[in-house]
Amino acid sequence: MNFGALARLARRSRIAAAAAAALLAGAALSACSENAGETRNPTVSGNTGPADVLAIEARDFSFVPNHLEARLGEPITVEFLNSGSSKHSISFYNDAGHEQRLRAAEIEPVEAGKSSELTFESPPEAATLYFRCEVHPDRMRGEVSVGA
Ligand SMILES: [Cu+2]
Repeated sequence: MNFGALARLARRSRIAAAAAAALLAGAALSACSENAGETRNPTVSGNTGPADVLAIEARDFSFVPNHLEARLGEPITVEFLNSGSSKHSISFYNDAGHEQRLRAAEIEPVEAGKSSELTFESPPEAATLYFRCEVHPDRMRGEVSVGA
């Protein structure tokens, strides 16, 4: 349910308004308790929660953060921001040698100051994913622990 739907519900009844307020408070709480670089949402369990969102920033010339975690069995969404002055991209691989690229897990080079988003399926079992910038493949690398 999005904010607009909550607002409409809230206008319809006082009970719904209380429920909406509780939901919003919960969302605010979980947002506040999140540490920088941590992507887990401890208030969500099971398969009904939202996708994991990994916020990854590309600088000249590193990823921040470059070690992240994601839950198993959830689609992985990457919010990618290029805060450097060069073009940067991000691609995800199954192997540390960057030879087995994950299907549809790539953002093409992004201009300085621009952002892009990507969602791909998480691996079937606990695994480490490896990512790198294809423009600076030797310098810009990172890892995502899935289901660790
Ligand atoms: Cu780069």
